[in-house]
Amino acid sequence: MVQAYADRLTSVSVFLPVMDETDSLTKTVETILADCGGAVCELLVVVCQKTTPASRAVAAALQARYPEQVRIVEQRRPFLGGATQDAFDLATGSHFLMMASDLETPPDRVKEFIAQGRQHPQAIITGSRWLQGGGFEGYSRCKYLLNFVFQKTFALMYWTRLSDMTYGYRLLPTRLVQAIRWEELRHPFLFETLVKPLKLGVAVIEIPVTWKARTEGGSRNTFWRNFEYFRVGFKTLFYSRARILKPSPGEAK
Ligand SMILES: Nc1nc2c(ncn2[C@@H]2O[C@H](COP(=O)(O)OP(=O)(O)OP(=O)(O)O)[C@@H](O)[C@H]2O)c(=O)[nH]1
Ligand SMILES: [Mg+2]
Repeated sequence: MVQAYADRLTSVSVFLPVMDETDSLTKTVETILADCGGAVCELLVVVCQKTTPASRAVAAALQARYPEQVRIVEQRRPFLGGATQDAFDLATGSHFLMMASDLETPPDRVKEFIAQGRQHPQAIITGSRWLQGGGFEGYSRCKYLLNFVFQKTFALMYWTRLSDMTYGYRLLPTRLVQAIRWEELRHPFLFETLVKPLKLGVAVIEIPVTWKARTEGGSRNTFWRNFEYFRVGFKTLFYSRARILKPSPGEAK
């Protein structure tokens, strides 16, 4: 039987990693709070040593404007995966929304993730760029092709109908993300957060979303690092439940 990690969606912790975003970050926070402020208990704005002074200033201004919701977190683990794992440890909402602050995860769709999460609190709600109604705007041709082949290969290997397993726009039960033993620190973490729950039998529901290339700042992912995603997909395929989950309290390490 699949364990339920949430009975109800009562509040959402939103993860917003920041490196060089300013206006995009402001727009993201404003949109989320205007559309679904009542459902969001906290916006975890995660910054690191490389976050620009301009971005830090914008984050501080947002915290002054919305002191109840915006929380600035100095990340301890490195890179994007590390920033997400730090936020997992701190989240207090029943659900955790992974997204970005560069507008490549359009914030005006947050309300739909939350509405779906209310209907299916035990499931993961994930954005898909490949479903009808979703898409890519300004994605390089080469990455588009690679992405297509990747999605088809791993859907077959994991025997799933999912069309997009790597888009880092998804809502997950907080107790689920806190129960899993995470390994990746860089961008392939976005894939790990889907395949590990999938191996545990957690239901995953896709909603179509259009990814649009950012106009402010730059990506932190290098092209060649995209091949690292294959390693994550292959090895997790052979993981047991015990290998995926953290030892429960009282269990010997
Ligand atoms: N705090 C923090 N934020 C990060 C880090 N790396 C990336 N980010 C932020 O996380 C979000 C996603 O990172 P991007 O580098 O744009 O990655 P991406 O869009 O998933 O990757 P591509 O499709 O390859 O461009 C952005 O808002 C970044 O500013 C990090 O090490 N620490
Ligand atoms: Mg991006």
